[in-house]
Amino acid sequence: MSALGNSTIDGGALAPEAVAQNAGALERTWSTKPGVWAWVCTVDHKVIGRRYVITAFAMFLAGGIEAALMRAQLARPENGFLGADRYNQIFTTHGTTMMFLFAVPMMTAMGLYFVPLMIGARSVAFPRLNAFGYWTYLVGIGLLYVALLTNHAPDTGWFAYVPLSETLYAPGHRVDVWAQLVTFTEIAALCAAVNIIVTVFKMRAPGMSVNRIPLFVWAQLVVAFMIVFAMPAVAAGSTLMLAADRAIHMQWFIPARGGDVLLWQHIFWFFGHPEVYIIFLPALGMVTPIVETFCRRPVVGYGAIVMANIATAFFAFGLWVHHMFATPLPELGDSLFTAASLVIAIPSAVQIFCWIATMWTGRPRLTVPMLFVLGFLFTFINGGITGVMLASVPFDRQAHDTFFVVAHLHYVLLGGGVMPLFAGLYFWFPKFTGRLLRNGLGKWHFWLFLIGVNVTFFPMHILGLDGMPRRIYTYLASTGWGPLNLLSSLGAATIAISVIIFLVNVVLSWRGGAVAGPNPWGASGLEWATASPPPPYNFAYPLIVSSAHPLWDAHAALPVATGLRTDRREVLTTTTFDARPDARHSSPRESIWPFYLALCMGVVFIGSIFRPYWVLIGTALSLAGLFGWGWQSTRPIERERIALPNGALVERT
Ligand code: HEM
Ligand SMILES: [Cu+2]
Repeated sequence: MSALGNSTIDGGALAPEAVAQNAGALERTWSTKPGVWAWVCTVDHKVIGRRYVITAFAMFLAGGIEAALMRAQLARPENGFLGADRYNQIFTTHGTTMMFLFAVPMMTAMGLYFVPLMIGARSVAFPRLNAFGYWTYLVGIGLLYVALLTNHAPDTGWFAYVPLSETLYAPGHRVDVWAQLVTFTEIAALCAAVNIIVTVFKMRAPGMSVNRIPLFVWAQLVVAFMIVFAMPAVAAGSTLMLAADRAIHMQWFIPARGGDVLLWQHIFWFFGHPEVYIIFLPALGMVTPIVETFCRRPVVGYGAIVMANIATAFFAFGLWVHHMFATPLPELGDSLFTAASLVIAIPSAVQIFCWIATMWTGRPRLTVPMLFVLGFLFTFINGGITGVMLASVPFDRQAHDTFFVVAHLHYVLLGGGVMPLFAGLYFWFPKFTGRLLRNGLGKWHFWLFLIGVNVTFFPMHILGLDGMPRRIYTYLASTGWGPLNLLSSLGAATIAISVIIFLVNVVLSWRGGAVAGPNPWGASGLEWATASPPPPYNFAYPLIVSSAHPLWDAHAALPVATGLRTDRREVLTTTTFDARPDARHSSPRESIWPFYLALCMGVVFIGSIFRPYWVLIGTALSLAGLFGWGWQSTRPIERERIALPNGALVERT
C-alpha cells in the first residue's frame, strides 16, 4: 500500500457529514433520470447489464419453447405435428437463438454488469459503446423473431453449411436473415469485449495488481480476447462472403465458379469452436467465487486457474477441424486436430481439480448455488468424456450427424454453461435486486433440472449410436427409436417444469424475498462491498485493496482514495499491471446516439437483404450518428490538469 502514496486515507477517517454529502452529490450526478427517453439513453452499466441479462434469459425461454416443439414432434414416430419445413426452421432458430442470442450475450452481460463492481470501478470504460452493443443485439433479435413468426426463419442449421445455404438450394431470404443476424450479434459481442478489456486493464481499484484480479474477471478478460479473434471471422464470413454470394453473386463458396465450400466450414468453425469456450470460460469463472464462498476458503490454485484459462483460450483456436473430420481433409491434419482436442481437456481438468481440492479442504455448505455447481461437475464431465470420444476420427465418422452429437453438445452446453449460470444467478440475484431467491423452490428447480437434463439427453447417445440422424423431422416406427424418443421428450417436459419453478421463484422473490443486505453470503469480492442493488455510482470512494480477497482480509473497513469530483461523472484510472492511481477521466452522460446508430445498423444489414442500395442509405444515416456521438464526446473529456493534494494522481497529456 505504500506504493499508493498518501492518497490512501482510511475510510474510517472521513467525517460522516462529508461522506453523506459526497453520496448525495454522486447520486445527483450519476443517476439516470426517470422517463422513456432517459431509459433509452441510459449509459449506466448496471441498467444496461440487467437489461441484457433479462433479454438473454428471455431468449433462453424462446429457445426452450422451440426445443419443446421439437421434442413434441419427435415424441412418437411419423408424427405430423410440425412437418418438415417448420421443423427445419425451428431447429435452426433454436440452435441460432441458444448460441448467438442466449449463451454468448448472457455471459458478456454478466461481465458488463459485474466486472466494474468486482474491480471497484464506477462504470465500464466505454458506457455509450455498451449501450450501442445492447441495442444492436436487440435489433438482431427483432430480425430473427419477425422472420420466424412470418415463416421466413432460416432453415439450414445453426452453421448454415454451403452449398445448401447458397441461393441455388436456398432461394428466398431465410438464409440472409441468418447471415445478418449473426453480424448483429458479433458486433454486440465485440463491443462488449473491447469494453471489458479496457475496463479491466485501466479501471481496477488501486492496489488490485494482476495477481489479485478476481477469477471471474480473469475469465471475462480472457474471453474478451477470444471474442476479438473469433468474432470477426464469422462476421466477415457471414456478411462479406455468404450474404454477398447470395446478394451480389460473389461466388466465394460456389465450386462451379471456382469457389470452395470447405472454406466456409473453416471460417465458421474457426469461430465456432472458440465460441464454445467463450460460453463456458465465464461460466467456470462463476463457479470459483461460489466454491470459495461456500467452502469458506480461498480457492486452491489461483495461478493454475488463470493459466488454465489462458491455455484454454490458446488451444481453442487450434481445434476447429474436429468439426470437419467427415470431410476429405489430409489424415495428418486430422491427427493434429485430434491431438489438440485431447489436449484441451487438460486445462478444464486442472480447474476441476482446483475446485475439488477447495471443497476437500474447506467446509462446503450445500446451498442452491453449490448444488448447481455439483450438478455442473457431474453433467459437464459426462459431456467432456463424449467430447474426448468424438475427438477420435474413426469414432467421429460413425457418430457424425447423429443424435450422439446432439447429446454431447447439450451435455457440455447445459452442464458447462447453463448450470453454472443458474448457480451464478442464485448467487448474484441479491446483488441485482437486493433480495434473496427462495431456498425451497431453488432446490426443486435444481433437482428437476438435473433429472430433466439427463433424462432428455442421455437416451440421445443411444439413439445416435443406433443410427438416428440429427435434423430429421420424423422417423418410421420400424426403426425402434420411438420409446427412447418418448423418454427424451418426457425429460424435456421435466426441464420445462423446473424452469417454470425458477421463474416463479424470481417473481416471488423479487417482490417479497428476504432482504439481502450488502453481503448476504459473507463473500470476499468487492461487488459485496456496496449496497444491493448498488447505487448508480457503485462506490462512494474508490476502494483500495491489498489482497485477492479484500473483504476477508481487510480487518477493518477498506481504505479509500479521495479526490474524485462529484459534480460530474468522474472515474479513476489505474496502471495496467500494478493498478497504481494514474488519472481521472470523465465518463459520458446519457446519449441517444448509441440507439440511433444501432437503428442505422439495422437499415444497413436488414436493408441489404432486400436491396444492396440500403447499405449506402444506412451508412449515410449513420454518419450523422457518428458525428453526433463524436460531438458529444469532445465536451466532457477535457484534458484538464489533475492533481490531488499529495500529487499521487498525475496529469495526463
Ligand atoms: C433446454 C433444453 C433443451 C432441449 C430440450 C433441446 C433440444 C434440442 C434438440 C431436440 C435438438 C436437435 C434437433 C435436431 O437435430 O433434429 C437441438 C439442437 C441444438 N441445440 Fe438444443 N435443446 C435444449 C437446450 C439447448 C441449449 C441451452 C443450447 C445452447 C446453449 C442448445 C443448442 C443447440 C444447438 C446448437 C443445436 C443444433 C441445431 C442445429 O442442428 O442446427 N440447446 N436441441
Ligand atoms: Cu469444437
